Amino acid sequence: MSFHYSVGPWNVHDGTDMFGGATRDVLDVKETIRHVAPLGFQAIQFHDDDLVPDIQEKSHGEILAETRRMRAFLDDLGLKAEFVAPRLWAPPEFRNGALTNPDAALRGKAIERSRRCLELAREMGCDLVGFWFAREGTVVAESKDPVASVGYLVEALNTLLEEDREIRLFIEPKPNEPIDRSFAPTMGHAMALSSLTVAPQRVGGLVESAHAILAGLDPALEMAFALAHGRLFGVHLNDQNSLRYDQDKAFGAENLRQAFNQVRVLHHAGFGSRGEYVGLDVKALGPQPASNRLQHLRNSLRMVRIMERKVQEYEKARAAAGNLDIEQEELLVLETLLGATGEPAGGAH
Ligand SMILES: [Mn+2]
Repeated sequence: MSFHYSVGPWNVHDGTDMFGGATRDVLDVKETIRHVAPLGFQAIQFHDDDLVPDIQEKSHGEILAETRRMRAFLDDLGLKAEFVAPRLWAPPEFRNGALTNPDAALRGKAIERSRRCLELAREMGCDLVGFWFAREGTVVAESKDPVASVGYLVEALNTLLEEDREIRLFIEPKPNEPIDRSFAPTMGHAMALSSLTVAPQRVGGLVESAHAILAGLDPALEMAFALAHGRLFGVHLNDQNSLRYDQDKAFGAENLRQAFNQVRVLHHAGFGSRGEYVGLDVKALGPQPASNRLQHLRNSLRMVRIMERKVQEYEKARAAAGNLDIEQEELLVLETLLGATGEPAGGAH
């Protein structure tokens, strides 16, 4: 099968990296989407303020009107919205957490901002709202009660699940940045949190390859764990050089075998057959000229497609090889990745 693909407007390179300022004019969201549409994406991922810039300063009427204009804009391009995610880590008042802020009034504000995303998702014709628990952890461990904080997360999810009986929510775990101790750093935590809610089947996970690597885990197995629960609602494919800063490199750029295994696990599970998208979350390699605005996206799509073919090639060679011990199987994987075809399969050397 062939996947359907999604991407966020923040993945189009604007000439910056996280360690420097703008090096040229930043495109607006619509212009950005116009650039990615022809590359082979079927859906766009949105933060609430990608959808409606300066959303916090606008009236409900303005927000609705702008959201509807974005929906019409996507319709014209033949694109769907995959999800809407509240940008809960950006406002300065949430510097010590949004949904887990020790201040009940601030937690209430964070739930309010999340609740608005339910309506935005409906307006955009999707049923998915996403949470990256960016500041839901600590930089000063003693500043929050970790047991109570997990309870706050469950309460927040329950509020949203009860408000909208159709909506599905996902948790995108990440172990660090901008905090250094997350309350939900892995897919295991996400699934456990899901199971504590009033509607576990509507609370899934989204695996970002780099976040799994930063937790010292195998992204393919993180995906498999959520798949085994029937709750892998999305993926953010990218790559990451070990425990460096969060890099969001193009898919496969660091570890081809790890990339192969991610595509393999998705392929085997029939990921996408229930409307899921294979999402990218990739950044360009530092400040690049405008002509390189899209190349990391093209590279990543190409890598996913090559890996789909490699998975099929591998399955065929594996079936033809008959009984292999694990040393031979290991070699067959490496030969497949290197395109060492035409030679005896798996360890006849
Ligand atoms: Mn990342």
